[in-house]
Amino acid sequence: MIEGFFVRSRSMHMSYTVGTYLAERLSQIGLKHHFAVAGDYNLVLLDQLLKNPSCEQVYCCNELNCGFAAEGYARANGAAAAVVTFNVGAFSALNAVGGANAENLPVILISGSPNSNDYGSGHILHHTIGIPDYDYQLEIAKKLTCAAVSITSAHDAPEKIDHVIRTALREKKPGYIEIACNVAGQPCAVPGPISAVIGHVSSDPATLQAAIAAVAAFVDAHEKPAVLIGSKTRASEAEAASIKFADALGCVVATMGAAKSFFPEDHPSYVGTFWGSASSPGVREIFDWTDSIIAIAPIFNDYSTEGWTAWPKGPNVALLDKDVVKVSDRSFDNIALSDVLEGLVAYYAEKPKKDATVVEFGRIHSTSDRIDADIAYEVAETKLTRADIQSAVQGLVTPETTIFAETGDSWFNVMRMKLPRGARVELEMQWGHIGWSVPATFGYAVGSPERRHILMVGDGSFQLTAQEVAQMTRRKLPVIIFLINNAGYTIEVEIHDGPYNNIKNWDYAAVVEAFNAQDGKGRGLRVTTSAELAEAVNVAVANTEGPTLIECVIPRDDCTSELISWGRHVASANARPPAQ
Ligand code: DPX
Ligand code: MG
Repeated sequence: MIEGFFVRSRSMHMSYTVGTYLAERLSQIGLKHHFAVAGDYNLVLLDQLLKNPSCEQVYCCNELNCGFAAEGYARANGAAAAVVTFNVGAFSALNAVGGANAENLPVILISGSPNSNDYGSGHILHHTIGIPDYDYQLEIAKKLTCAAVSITSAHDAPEKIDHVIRTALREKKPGYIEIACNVAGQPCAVPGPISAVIGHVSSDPATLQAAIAAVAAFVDAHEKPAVLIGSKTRASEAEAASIKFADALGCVVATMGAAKSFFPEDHPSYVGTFWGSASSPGVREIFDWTDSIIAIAPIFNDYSTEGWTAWPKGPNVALLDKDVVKVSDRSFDNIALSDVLEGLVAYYAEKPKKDATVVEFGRIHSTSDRIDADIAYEVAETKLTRADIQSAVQGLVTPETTIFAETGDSWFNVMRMKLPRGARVELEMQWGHIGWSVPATFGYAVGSPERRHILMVGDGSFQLTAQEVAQMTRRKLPVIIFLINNAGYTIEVEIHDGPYNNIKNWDYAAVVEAFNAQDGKGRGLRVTTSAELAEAVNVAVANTEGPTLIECVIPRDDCTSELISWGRHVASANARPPAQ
């Protein structure tokens, strides 16, 4: 009797474990899935996570892919989680965590860790480097995340878990939680309201007003402003406010390469991509002509500035970043970008439009540009070209489409796409890890099954992470993969060629068939003419029960002109001699 009573009262008051607490928080922040690879340090934790049916466990072939799958899921869903085992698993996943940091995505890496009794015991454990010191993984994670904790006791697990998730969501950066394998199933406190974790921090009112006044004064002092949208606009939750700002101001708007699709391309002010010589037609010229640039959440690095040759900076550039504004030698922080933009919208509501750049763009921009020429896609028994692939992808783009473009000439191909409102492009331009796109597309597709998913990936990149196509097959995800087989690392060929840019050819279509084994419905097709490509696209669209990979065979040097000119500039920047 007494024992029965004790058990009942215990379950009433202590119905959470560390693992189910974590699962509850993950599902409360909107995760319907988490990604995992099993290992003995995380098995109890995985059991605990499985108890929450509203956050499904999705498996990956390896931990690098698991991290990238979560990174892709965060792109679709705002946040993500990956669960791995100690050292051997986590070290692979940390590469993707570096990527999530570079790409401003709140991915929570959760690692199983040693039994709490083994910390400080002198015991040597498997999967470790063979020293009885278990904090080195945490120390590495601290460098790569905005918050990292080690949980070796259920007592302080709730506040540690909440701290990491809250900080990651606010900063839009990855977080790290390791949980001792014997603690994951221990009883712990009941979660409090989720508002403590997801609540927004308000802009400082005085700083906000001062920043809005400073940007308004900057714009008022110029005649020909232009707006440049950067890749942190999404992480800044400022996409909607930037459209309102563009409406109010009336000047041209361009997106940086990494921000493709972060501003609607059917907007009357939109002119295309600004990326030095790789810009859309007329865009570099209008940015040369403008007297001021309002740069919204940009990342200016060697690639995005084309080897530092197209870098908007100086007194004629106002920088409106995620929570900082820098204009006319003044700096304002602790303010949300969307609040700044909304304040400027109110300021410009009754003022005449600053549309000089729109008028001038209409004069200098020729409509008979090469993008339109490329879109004329002829189905014929001619050798397949890069332009054919670009046209085939363009033909598939709907408002519900997301195109993933891997590092390589896929970047420049996708820049040429004309996107209807709603279509999205996903790129990993800051981290630039080849192979990212296969698992990231998988994760994104898990998070957004209602969309059409297209992946453009080069042969070299595909070889890093090809296994994750098997998970698309396992989950019957109808991802359409255009694998561009140009016999090597063409982007590197254009930057600096050598024998290291040649790769072993694969029968890529056969690889996908091999992943099917007895039950998969993936399709692999190899095409060498535009007619075969057209036929393969029809097969891909009809295959709704698994991925379809179309291996597109083209000559090694058949690349975009943008890649050639961009590659030359980047090569020059790399080749600068050491300063004397
Ligand atoms: C490397 C790159 O075949 O694309 O269009 O042929 O260039 P293209 P591929 O996928 O080749 C990619 C290749 C080797 N970059 O050209 S971009 C260096 C590199 C990297 N990431 C990692 N290792 C090496 N970006 C993980
Ligand atoms: Mg290639």
